[in-house]
Amino acid sequence: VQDTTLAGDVRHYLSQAPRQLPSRALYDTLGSLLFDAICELPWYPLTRAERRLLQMHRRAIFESAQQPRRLIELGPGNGSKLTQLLAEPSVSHHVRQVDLVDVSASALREAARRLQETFAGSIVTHEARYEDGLRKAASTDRTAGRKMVLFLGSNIGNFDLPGATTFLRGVCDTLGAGDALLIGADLVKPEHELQLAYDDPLGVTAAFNLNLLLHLNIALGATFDVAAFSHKAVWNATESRVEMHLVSRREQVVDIPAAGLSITLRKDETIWTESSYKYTPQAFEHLLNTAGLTAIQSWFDAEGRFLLVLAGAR
Ligand code: AVJ
Repeated sequence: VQDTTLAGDVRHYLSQAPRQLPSRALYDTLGSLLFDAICELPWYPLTRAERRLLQMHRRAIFESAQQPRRLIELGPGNGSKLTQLLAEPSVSHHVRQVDLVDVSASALREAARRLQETFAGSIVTHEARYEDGLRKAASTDRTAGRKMVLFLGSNIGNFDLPGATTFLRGVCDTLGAGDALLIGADLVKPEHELQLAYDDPLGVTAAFNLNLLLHLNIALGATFDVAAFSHKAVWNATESRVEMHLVSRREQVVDIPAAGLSITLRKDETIWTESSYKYTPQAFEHLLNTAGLTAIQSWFDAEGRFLLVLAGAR
């Protein structure tokens, strides 16, 4: 059994060749704020594209989902997407309970705070990984009626294909007859656009990536010299993913006491911190089908940059 604490995770991923770190560790308090800042960058169109789609189609989405009583969002971040959905009266009128599942306590606080301003139903937060939180949220279902699980922002892009399939199978298992999954996926686009989206001229994405090391220094007593690393983003066309790496600018030794680890990094050695898989509509539909899901309806933005799919269990 794998140790699922941050220390266990770090130990496991850093010992791989090439070295890696878990992308969920990007989201401590500062990391969550930096991600919010990324969403406002002109070079990161993903969030705006999805926001527009939700704005335009929220009524249709809700109707296609047959007016669920219950919404469970995995990785709500600051809660702006759910708030936007619930700002539609025909939606908020039906929904009785909202469950938020996130690894970031600060993101959960902010999402709950935001939702409270407009939503009168009950709000339950789960500081947990997607799988654990969803299991808990789905098992404490006391309200009658349908549920809709939301997995937005192309969060699915962090999983490789086998991982995404397994994960979505798990989600599918929690869907009863009439329940639905609303999922957002970022689509393949020209390389220079992807490059700018993950290595922006303001350096916000670089800060977001480097902050992972700061997080480990604070949480695990690690001795990363943050200034001795640089941010690198590359489009891997073969795998259809953008990869973020941290490059060691010199040879250095790093201790991570809480993980019982001491490593030597060579000059130019990289630590792979995140993958953001980009889909074609066909590939995404195929993924859903492999996971036992079937698309009920799909929405594309005008520029063909982003895809929202409402799916049910087959
Ligand atoms: C929140 C995982 C969808 O992969 O685009 C943004 C995170 N990483 N910039 C993404 C992220 C670098 C984001 N997701």
